[in-house]
Amino acid sequence: MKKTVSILGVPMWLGQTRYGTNLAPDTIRSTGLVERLRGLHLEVKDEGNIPIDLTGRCKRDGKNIKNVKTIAKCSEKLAAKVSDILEQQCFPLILGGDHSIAIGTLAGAAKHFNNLGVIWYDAHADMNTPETSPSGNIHGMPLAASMGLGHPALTGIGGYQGKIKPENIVLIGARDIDDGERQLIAEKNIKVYTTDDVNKLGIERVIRETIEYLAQRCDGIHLSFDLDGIDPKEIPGVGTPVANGISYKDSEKAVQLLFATGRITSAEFVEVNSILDSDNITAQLTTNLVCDMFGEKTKGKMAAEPRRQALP
Ligand code: HAR
Ligand code: MN
Ligand code: MN
Ligand code: MN
Repeated sequence: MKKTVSILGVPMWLGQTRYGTNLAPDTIRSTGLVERLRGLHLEVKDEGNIPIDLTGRCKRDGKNIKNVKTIAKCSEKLAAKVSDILEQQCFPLILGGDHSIAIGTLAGAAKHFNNLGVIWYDAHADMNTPETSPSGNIHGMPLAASMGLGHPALTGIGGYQGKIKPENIVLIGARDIDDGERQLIAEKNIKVYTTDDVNKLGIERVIRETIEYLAQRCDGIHLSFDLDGIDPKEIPGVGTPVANGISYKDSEKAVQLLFATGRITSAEFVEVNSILDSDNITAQLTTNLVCDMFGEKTKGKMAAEPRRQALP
């Protein structure tokens, strides 16, 4: 059966403080994403954008957390939509928005699996809680919230807690980790590959190990791709750039190899900021990356029907 790719935009920017990530779903579309995916003989359904209610916006809703009500509301809508897409046997391709949207994506996806694995491709660990966050920005909290840690309005999205188990998480590209996050990673023994690890081992080996590690338990894998995982010299349009990122070339290889395993069951691409971008280069590269993931440069056929292939 040929899987339909369902594209869903989440124009959220309140998980951080810089306007512009809300524009990304449409700027990414404007670079020809849908047409190129259809060119790979994929069935593509554009589900439009999740409406974000900005009327309740406030800077701090409580102790060291910003805009939690607006984000919780959006997360509920997103979770329901992602769940519907999976119910229809389609592949959810989510376009952010800042990384706070992963709370909703994971809430919607995780209930369809016994053990959903998560690959968190990111310069950051996004494992803060209001107690540990240096900023109060929810885009630094989604992975903690998905593990059941943090503000109850976020941990309870979708009506259940603890969507993701720590042993089902792999961080790739992490290089700006806060103290509280470091503690949590050590305590829960979470698997991390830094950029230095990628450069030392090679991206092929990192991806092979990641899949082998997750495949022991996971019956689905979500790829949460934060564009700031890539080096800011190549990806200018992100709000929190961190030097010494993974190269675009390795990142392209990573998504190709991951998808070719046939084990990726949903994906999101987040943190593109169209105001900070220069000439839409980051939006354009995001589209290229998504198309590469679906096999544009490898084999068109693989895109239509991902087969479980041996990794190099
Ligand atoms: N760790 C910092 C914080 O919690 C910065 C988080 C930045 N997050 C993102 N998403 N850009 O990865 O505020
Ligand atoms: Mn992130
Ligand atoms: Mn990040
Ligand atoms: Mn920091």
